[in-house]
Amino acid sequence: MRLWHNPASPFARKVRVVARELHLTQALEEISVLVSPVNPNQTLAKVNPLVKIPTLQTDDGVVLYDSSVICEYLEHTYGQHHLIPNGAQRWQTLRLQSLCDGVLDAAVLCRYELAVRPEAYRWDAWVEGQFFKINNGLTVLNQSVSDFGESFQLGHISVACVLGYLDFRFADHAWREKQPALAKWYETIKGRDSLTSTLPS
Ligand SMILES: N[C@@H](CCC(=O)N[C@@H](CS)C(=O)NCC(=O)O)C(=O)O
Repeated sequence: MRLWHNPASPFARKVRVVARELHLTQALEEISVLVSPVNPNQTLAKVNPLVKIPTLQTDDGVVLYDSSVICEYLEHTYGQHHLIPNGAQRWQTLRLQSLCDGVLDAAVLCRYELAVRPEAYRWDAWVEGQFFKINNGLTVLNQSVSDFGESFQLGHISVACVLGYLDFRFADHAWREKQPALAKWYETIKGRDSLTSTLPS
């Protein structure tokens, strides 16, 4: 399998953590590419019309996107329901992933606004609107920590990727001050090999 990614991408990190939790690193060729909404990567455009990472090509030649579909594919093909449980827990897990993906969408849009858009065109109210979503999402995550339990499945992987990305790109946001339960939980899991080996850079 081939995975187009970038070490800075939180969505690609989610897939890379899943691959490590499923012991798939030998089976996965990770191809680092640069992506930008204003300068579409022409190589990636040949396989993914949205020109986004992560993008996966399976051993059968099928190209999959986005991160949630790729994670589901890896778990379905190589996992044993540990990362996406069956039954009622499944929907909690997938909803947690969706919440985290939404927070990451807002955070990545802020990053583009602040790092890519020329300063003269920046719109503070728009950034504030995205941070409203980020902060709301973090508050719900903080309230949900008591349900996380001991396991480390796709929902928890998604939460770790959110927190890692905020520390990486928005270190001055100081989310820990308002979300102490989330901060405590993060301390207990952030040393896992799958997370330390994929820290954003
Ligand atoms: N919903 C997508 C989001 C992926 C995404 O936004 N990736 C960013 C990098 S973190 C990207 O490829 N941006 C390039 C662009 O927007 O053109 C997923 O879950 O995979």
